[in-house]
Amino acid sequence: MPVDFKLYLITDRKQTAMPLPQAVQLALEGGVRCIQLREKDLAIRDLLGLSQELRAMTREFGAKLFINDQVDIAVAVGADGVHLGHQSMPTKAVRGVVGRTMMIGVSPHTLDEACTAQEEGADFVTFGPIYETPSKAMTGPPVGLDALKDVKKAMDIPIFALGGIHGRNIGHVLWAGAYGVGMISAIFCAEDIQKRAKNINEMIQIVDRSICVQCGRRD
Ligand code: TZP
Repeated sequence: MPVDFKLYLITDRKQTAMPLPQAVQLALEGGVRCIQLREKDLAIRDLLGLSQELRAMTREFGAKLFINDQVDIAVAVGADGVHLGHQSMPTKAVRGVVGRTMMIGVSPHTLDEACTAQEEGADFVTFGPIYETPSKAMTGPPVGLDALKDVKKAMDIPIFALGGIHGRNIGHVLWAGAYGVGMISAIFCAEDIQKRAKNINEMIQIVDRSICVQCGRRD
């Protein structure tokens, strides 16, 4: 399935100054076309309710919805995809459940894990944290641009760089080989979420265009 988005917005309701659905609505109005619902500490019924709400909103905007980890919820709400971490079900097992009807994103921690995800049928990976980030103190130190370049060399599927990505370093990660970017705080902590989402989308387009012109790269 084609990965037709370059900005992967990941939720964290604890970082939004307003209820999450309201923040997501503003991001969608600002042009975000893919949301990953990642609220790991929500009780299953609350997560289902929130997933249904975000499914309806994303549909209205023609945007994709991914559910983190919970394959059952992703199936129940008709999500476009599921996002797997290193403690989730393995990619191969999830592919067996969802077939080709759903996309699978994976967050590998190492190059080996990234290659396994690709072999087992992942559509894309997210890789990071590239930079220091307040959002994920538990993931250890940033891996940096060189690690991103190494993953890029070894993989054919798209890579989304994440962790500490904001307007000023988007160019660095895209030039290092990322297909797109994953973000939480740069958008959800913005005073004007809609405007920030629009600016970030524009920056991605500008950098992408210059990469195409200068390198002849086509994703
Ligand atoms: N995985 C690696 S870093 C990260 C995740 C989910 C958090 C990214 O958040 P932010 O605020 O965009 O740095």
